[in-house]
Amino acid sequence: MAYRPVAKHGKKNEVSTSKANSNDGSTSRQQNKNANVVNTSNTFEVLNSLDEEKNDENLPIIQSSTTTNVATSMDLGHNVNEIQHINENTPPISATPVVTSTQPASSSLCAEEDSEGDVEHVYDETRTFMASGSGYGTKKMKMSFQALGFLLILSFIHAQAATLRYTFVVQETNHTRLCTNKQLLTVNGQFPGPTITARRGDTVIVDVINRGDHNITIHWHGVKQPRYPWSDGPEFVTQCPIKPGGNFTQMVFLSDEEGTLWWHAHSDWSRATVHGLIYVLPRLGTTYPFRQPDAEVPMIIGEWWNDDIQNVFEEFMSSGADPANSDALTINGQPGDLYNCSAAEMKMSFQALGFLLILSFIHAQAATLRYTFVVQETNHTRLCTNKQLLTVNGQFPGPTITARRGDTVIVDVINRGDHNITIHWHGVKQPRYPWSDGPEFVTQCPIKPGGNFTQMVFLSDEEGTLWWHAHSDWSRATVHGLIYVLPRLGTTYPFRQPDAEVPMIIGEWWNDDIQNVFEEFMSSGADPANSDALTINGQPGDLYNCSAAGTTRIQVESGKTYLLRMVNAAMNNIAFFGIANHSLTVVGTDGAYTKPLTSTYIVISPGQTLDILLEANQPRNHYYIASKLFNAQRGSAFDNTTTTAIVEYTGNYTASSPPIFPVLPAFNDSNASFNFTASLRSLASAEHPIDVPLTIKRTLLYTLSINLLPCAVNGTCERADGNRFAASINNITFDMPSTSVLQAYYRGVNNGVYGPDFPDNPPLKFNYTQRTGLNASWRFPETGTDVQHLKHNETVELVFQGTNLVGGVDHPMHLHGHSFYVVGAGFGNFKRSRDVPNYNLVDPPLMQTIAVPQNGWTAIRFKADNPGVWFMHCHLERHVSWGMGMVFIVRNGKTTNARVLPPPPDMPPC
Ligand SMILES: [Cu+2]
Repeated sequence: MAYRPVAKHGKKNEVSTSKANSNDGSTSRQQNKNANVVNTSNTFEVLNSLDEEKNDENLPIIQSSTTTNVATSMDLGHNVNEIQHINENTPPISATPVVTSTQPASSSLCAEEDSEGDVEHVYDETRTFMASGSGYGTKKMKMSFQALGFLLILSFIHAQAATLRYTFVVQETNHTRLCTNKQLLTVNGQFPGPTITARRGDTVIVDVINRGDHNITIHWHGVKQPRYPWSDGPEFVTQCPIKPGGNFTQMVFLSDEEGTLWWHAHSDWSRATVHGLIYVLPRLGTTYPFRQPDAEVPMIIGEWWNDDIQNVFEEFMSSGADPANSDALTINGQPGDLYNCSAAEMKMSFQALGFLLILSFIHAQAATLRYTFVVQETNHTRLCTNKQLLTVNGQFPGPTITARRGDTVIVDVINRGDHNITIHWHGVKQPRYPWSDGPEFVTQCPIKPGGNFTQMVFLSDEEGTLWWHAHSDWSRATVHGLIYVLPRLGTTYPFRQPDAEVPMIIGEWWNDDIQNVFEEFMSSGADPANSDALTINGQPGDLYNCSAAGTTRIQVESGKTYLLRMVNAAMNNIAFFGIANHSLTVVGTDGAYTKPLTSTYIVISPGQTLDILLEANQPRNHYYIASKLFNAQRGSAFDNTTTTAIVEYTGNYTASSPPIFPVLPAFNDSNASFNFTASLRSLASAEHPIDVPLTIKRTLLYTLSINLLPCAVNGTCERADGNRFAASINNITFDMPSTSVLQAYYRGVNNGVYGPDFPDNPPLKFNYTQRTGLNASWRFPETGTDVQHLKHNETVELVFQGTNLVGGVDHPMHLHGHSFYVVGAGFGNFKRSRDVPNYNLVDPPLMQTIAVPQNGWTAIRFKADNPGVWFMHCHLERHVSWGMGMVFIVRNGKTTNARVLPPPPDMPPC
């Protein structure tokens, strides 16, 4: 075996035929047909040398060729153009420093200016599809498509135990010790950094995102990383550092380690502040070889310099002398009271760990994954307007959560923004655990700036696409992302395995700060300002000013099938959507499969999700994806613009310019909207049966109305009549309490937080869909915080009846904690004797958000089998802000496993 140590920045090697000998980068992508090229990087030389000698199962890199070819694009030692070949040597795909590993040229591997261009090229050349465009966010999106498949392969190979996932946002944050306030490089703002908790044999995926000013690498100290040095971390030994703005998904493969390990930066002296513990617990079913301790306590000895550690390091290196002494030693980041200014310390909570483990155990059907959501303001530019957006981990749209049916996802939500925030896991039923559901003042008080909350996302029978979003004020405009719920291991989709999965998020962009938009809307009493653009995956598309370069582009390969995972995250309108010359086949909605429904256009409500198959079966060309809003409310203003993305077939051809445009229904085509939604059907197969309640215990009829209420006495209503808009369900405008309904209910101390009297039927009866001549006094509803109690396992039929009181409009109604079957819908007033016999009880779609048509009604059925406190509301943001919401309390059942679980210790205080 030839082990040839080379200088830190790599020197040429006689075997390499590629870029190694050319530092100008001009030959970086030339062909290299020699499968066993030894490259010249000090890093990869070792690996390839091992490869040459052994070429067997003990390769230090993961073999993926036997399972799938998803990861074939990164053949080590191969040129990227040779992607069709399956090679057993598969370094990771997903991040900047790794991409450089595909380039067997050492001297430019870690170059400042080279890697980003290479990222773009490598991905464009080696994947069958990906979105592209310019700017930071687009690159991020590209990575996410391919990383998923790769991670699943790795997890599969190593699948002994659970897979957990963490996000490490490396960033400068302010900390004060010894009366000195300074910026520290930290992970997730914590000093010391977060603790990783896993079990022996688990796999931990860590998405390392570098938002600091320095290069960084992370080492998992004591983790052997069997056959996978790629994630080990020492800079210039196993990887080039992650540059500022870059990211790298690292795999932490635990094997026989058990006990305490740690992680730390392995570049310069960053580890002074960038470090944390790894708890490796015994496998499930095994115990410590000593008596079970009552609690576990971190104990980290560290050092503190008042000076910036990078200064300390650079002065030390340039001086040639000893480094400056630290100014304090620390225990868990604190000097202790023998130092100046150090007596008042933060006490740590040791209870959270035990609590999470208990919960995971209760719900332990499948894997437990962990994510970190750092809610923070970050700069983004659209329509030539640069502004601060509230985001999760700096991303707009936010990160995708990927899990399998039945998994448990733990999300550490850390609020580093300026506003209160809550996060809702839309469509996740959270069995017996409303504590993590998220609607502010219904199940929790918001997470204040500087606060954090560890939320459990308990997946049960959901499968398909769901999403998460903020559920406080109007923050969800920018704080949202997808949840992919894959089939369980060993099961498959009820349709042909798609070649790739593509996020498809319809959103809205305001040039103004969304908090301003919200506050002006609320104080005016009038309609909100229209958005300035609609977006697809955060990009308006080239029909808007300044937006051509950022347009989302989906590259497809002729003959392949793509699964679009779609959500309408827009705030105030249902959307039409289509792709030129391509029909779309809906195969799922709201986390449940449907019979395939093929259509030339799609209708999707705010809050709703759709799984859509796109077959690349048209002549090679460029085709527009387009979406615009549906609005049949006469005389109402709305954002009547069109957002676009582009489907681009791979290959050599001359593309139409501009791309071919799809035909979408007219903006006010109510029939197009109604007919599409009414065509959805459950799969209702042996593998995916339905369970629609046939015998009903509770029959409810709820009217949905737009109303008026008098302006506050000293209010600033803009409307000339002295009234403001309101909205109601059964003539009650929901009055948001200032403390959480769930806490009041669980503790049995109501204190007037809510009333028990939500009516089963409309208190005000009239010809609901009469268009004119309605009594003007009917427009004024009551206000209240009334709840509807349901018995455990009670079967419920609920008919939503739209009214035309102030103005008729579709209402996409969303129920938390349950899915429901949509058994009927129609125009006009619901008439029991006529409409019930026409219900679909054979294959009604299972949904969580359903658009109740303007001038019409919709009937749903569900079983109240999830004890807790569950919000139900219109998902048009302006309507829920006007009060179109109410609360169900599903009472506990008789057995202990039919009762609400206890709250976590870190519920945000009111
Ligand atoms: Cu509504």
